[in-house]
Amino acid sequence: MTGRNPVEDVAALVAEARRVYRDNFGEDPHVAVCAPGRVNLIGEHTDYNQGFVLPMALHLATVMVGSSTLGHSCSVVTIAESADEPKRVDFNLPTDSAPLTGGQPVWANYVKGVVQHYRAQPLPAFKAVIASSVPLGGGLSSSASLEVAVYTFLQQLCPDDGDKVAKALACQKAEHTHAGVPCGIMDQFISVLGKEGHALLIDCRSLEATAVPLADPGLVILITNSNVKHALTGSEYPSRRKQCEEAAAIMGKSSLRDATLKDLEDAKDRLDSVTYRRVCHVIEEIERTAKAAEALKRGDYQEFGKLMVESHNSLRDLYEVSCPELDVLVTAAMEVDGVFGSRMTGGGFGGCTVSLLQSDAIERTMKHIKERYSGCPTFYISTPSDGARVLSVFKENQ
Ligand code: GAF
Repeated sequence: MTGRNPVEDVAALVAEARRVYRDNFGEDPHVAVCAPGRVNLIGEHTDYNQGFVLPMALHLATVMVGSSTLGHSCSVVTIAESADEPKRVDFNLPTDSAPLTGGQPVWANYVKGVVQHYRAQPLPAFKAVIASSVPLGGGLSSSASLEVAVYTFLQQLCPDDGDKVAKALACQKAEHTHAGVPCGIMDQFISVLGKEGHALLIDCRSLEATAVPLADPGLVILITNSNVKHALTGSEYPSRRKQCEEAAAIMGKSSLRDATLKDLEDAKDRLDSVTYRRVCHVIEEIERTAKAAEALKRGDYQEFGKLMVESHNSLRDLYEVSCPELDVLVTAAMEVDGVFGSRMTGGGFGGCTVSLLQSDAIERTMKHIKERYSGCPTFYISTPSDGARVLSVFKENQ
């Protein structure tokens, strides 16, 4: 059996959000924006080590509709799939003496964090409804797409200077301070700067990106959601990041981006065996990602697929962020003729795999995975989409 896909069409999400807005606030919203989730093709756990990542923006997105309002009180309703929490939150705009802080419900922390770190003033109060097709906790960046949707919405009420990288950084900061996750920059960056028909090779040190074409009709990017999420995620991500930073300090480097395998061997006696494996993954993954981008530019899908599998094996054995369900999904995909490569994607411990395959292999691949996987997978076939955008201005803002 296959898990049920939510509404994937952005126009349908907007229509539903507008209806809920009218029900809650008795009028039509003025503006609708959206920000995509992402799938990372390769380059995992490298962003906070200043390395390379190669994600693409998805057709799955978070939508926000709303209007500015008089006064200081903001009201936000969510109809996104979320934990069993209140669906509406009311809060006052932040002031210097009363900043917005995290709390309950958890989903609202992403909204409040972005309001707190928004880069222009004066921000008016607002009413809004949020809807999303990005599966929660699926490793496809539901949080970043929410943050970036909120920021894009605020830009319609109080324009900032339009600096897209600064926008991504403000959203990342919101995740650090209000969601408590010390994430890297990849997810917010691609949700802001994604480009239709392209993956982005992002250099997380310089914050420069190169668009790599990925719009071959003979090729399909298949995302398989394992629909499992292991509880470890909360503590394991920060501990991985800390291990990397401590190792870089021991090796006398400002980040692992500057470290080589020779540096690692030289420092072997000063690193415990677990940290040694973590560092080995990061150094090799950064190099693999640069190689994979070159292979994609050449249209060498065999090579790209081989690097994807190497990446998965390294995440499983060295970085230890995979899980049995993801391993089965990758193994099953790789058993099908016409599949170039497959790997876990995102933070790990559940969520999704991403596979690159010939378009004529799609049906047999999904069939085989369903037969081999004892859980209940959900499939998404995605083409690279644009980053955050304004969808409609229904009438002039007041
Ligand atoms: C999560 C984080 F948010 C990203 O910054 C990145 O580190 C990723 O895990 C692992 O590559 O999505």
